[in-house]
Order: sequence, then C-alpha cells, then structure tokens
Amino acid sequence: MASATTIQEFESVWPRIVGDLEAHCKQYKLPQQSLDWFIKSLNYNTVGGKCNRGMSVVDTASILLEKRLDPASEEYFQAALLGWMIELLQAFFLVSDDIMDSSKTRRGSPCWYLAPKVGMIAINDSFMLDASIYVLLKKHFRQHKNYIDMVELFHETTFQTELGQCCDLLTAPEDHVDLNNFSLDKFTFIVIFKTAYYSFYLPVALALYYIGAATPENLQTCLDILIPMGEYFQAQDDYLDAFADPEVLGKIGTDIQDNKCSWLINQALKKVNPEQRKLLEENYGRKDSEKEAKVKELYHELKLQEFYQQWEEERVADLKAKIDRIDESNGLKKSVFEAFLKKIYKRSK
Ligand code: DMA
Ligand code: MG
Ligand code: MG
Ligand code: MG
Repeated sequence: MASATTIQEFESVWPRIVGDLEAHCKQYKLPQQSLDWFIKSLNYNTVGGKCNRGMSVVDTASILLEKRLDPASEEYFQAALLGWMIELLQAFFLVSDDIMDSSKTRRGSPCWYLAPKVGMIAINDSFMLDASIYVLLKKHFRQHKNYIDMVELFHETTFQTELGQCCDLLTAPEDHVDLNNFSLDKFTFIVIFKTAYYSFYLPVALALYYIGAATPENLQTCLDILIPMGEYFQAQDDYLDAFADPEVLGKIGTDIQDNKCSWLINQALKKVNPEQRKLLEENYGRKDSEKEAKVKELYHELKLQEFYQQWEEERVADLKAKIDRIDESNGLKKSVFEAFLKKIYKRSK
C-alpha cells in the first residue's frame, strides 16, 4: 500500500494556492489593504489544523491509483488542491461556527473574530473563504470531465452542513433550557449533516471524481461507510469538548454552556435518576462556569468517560466489519476507509 502523504508535503502546495487567489484579486485591482487582509485571513484560518480531511483526498487518490504521488508532480498538486478546497470549506464553517458558539480559541490561538481588529468582519471573511473554492475549481478543473460534478458536490455538501448547523443552533436556544428537546435522533441528524458529509464523504467522493472512478455504486458504498464514521467522529468531538485538555485539543469546550444537544448530554439523560436530572435542569446551558463545572462533575459520577471508551470500541468494530464487506472488484479499496479510520481512532485532538 502506498504510504500516506505528510503534513509537510501537503502544506508545501499551499503558497501556490494563495498565489492563485492573490492573482485573481489583483485582476480586479483590489486595494492593497484589502488584499493583505484577505491573505492574512486565508493563512490564519486555513493553515494550522491537522488537515485530515484535505490529506485524505491525496491518500484516497494514491491508494486507488496504486502509486505514491510525487509531491513535486502536477498530479500531486491537483489532488492536494482539492484537499485544500475542503480545508477552505472547513475554514469557512469554523470561522462562522466560533462566532455562533461564542468560542474563545481555535487551534491554540484566539478565534478569528476575536483576533485584533477583526470582530464581525469575520462574517464576510468566512464568505470569502467559501467563495475561494469556486475560484480555484474554475481555474484548475474547468477542463476536467467531472468539473460540474465537483462543483455540485461542493454546493450540495455546503448546504447539508448548513442544515446541520441550523438544527444544531435551534436545538440549543440560549435563553431556554429544555432537556426534553434533546434526543439521540436529533443528535444523529445534527452530526450527520453538520459534520459527516463534509468531513468524511466529501474527501473520498472528490478523490473518486478526480481520478474518474466515481460511479453511483461506489459513491453509495462511500456513503454507507463514511456517514457512520462521521457520526462516530462528532461523538468523539463532543466527548473531547468536555474531557480533553484544552491545551492539547487547541480549543476550549463550550457545549455545556451553549446548551448543545451533544453526545454526552444525551447519554447522561439516559442514565440519570430524578435528582440528577434536576441538577442538569438547573445547571445545563447557562453562561456560568460554576454551573458548567457541576454538570461536568455529574458526567464523572455517571462514568461517562468509561462509557464513551466502551462505546468507541463498539463503533470501531462495527465500522471495521462494514469495511470488510466491501467488494473491491468495483474499483474501491478497503484501505481507503481503513486509512481514514486510523486517523481518528482514539484521537486526543
Ligand atoms: C462542528 O460543530 C461543525 C461545524 C460545521 C464546524 P462544533 O461546534 O462541535 O465544532 P467545534 O467543536 O470545532 O467548535
Ligand atoms: Mg457548533
Ligand atoms: Mg463550535
Ligand atoms: Mg464541538
């Protein structure tokens, strides 16, 4: 099996992408101050993450083409460019998500809207990160036979994510805590839409379009495996929100104070006695760190950490069984999915 690309290789193509976007703006004679601002936002918000999503486009292409892509080649550049478009989409979602979630830090630095002189300009900056995707797609893939499929895939995935964010936010009203509003069904809808499509299905589907191996059957197989993988990943995100060290995670959890329909609160609600439920009713979803601490204490009492670890093993065993049933004669390979799963199993950030 071809070895996975590294973050150094993947990041090495980023300056060329910034150069393309810069050139695109210069044809409009964009004033220098605005150009500098845009480039600063691009670098601040797109670089510095794990790039699991972006690198998975390269890894998927490499596995299916059965060769290592030379980082200096045009073939590598194009696969990595598609990967960076997912990172741009992610940057767009994160800049806006951090405003809506009142988060403080991201990737170990202040959230973009809290950086000096930014504030609500971050809203327009997030739109520009999104719009950059289509500038790059047009410049580099206009002649590709699957160009329109790629454009439509980005549009569809963006809409799906926005539906997920809509449901996430409406299920977490700031001024009205009602634990009856939460359910595992709602949780499942939220995480599939806000996370699984863009984080898991999109990278592999894009790679399939890029190498010309996308068929309705292959895309369906990808959905069958990658959507449950994304559900697992977001449950992990919710778990880490309360239990990870913020220094390692790079962000400070906000789910309890934000009244989120997270994996942890849903599991807690299945385990509480009436007295513990009352504690949750009085302390969940309040902008108050002492109340937040009380909820976390109860999470410990309910042994949610141990429960999560057990649950994780079951989910992963399930995913491995699903992967094992793939019929490789249709052009897909089990290792595409194994490689993706390996990147997230027992992650701490
Ligand atoms: C993640 O939701 C989904 C999107 C589309 C950013 P989240 O608010 O749990 O993410 P995070 O924990 O990174 O703020
Ligand atoms: Mg959010
Ligand atoms: Mg958030
Ligand atoms: Mg989260």
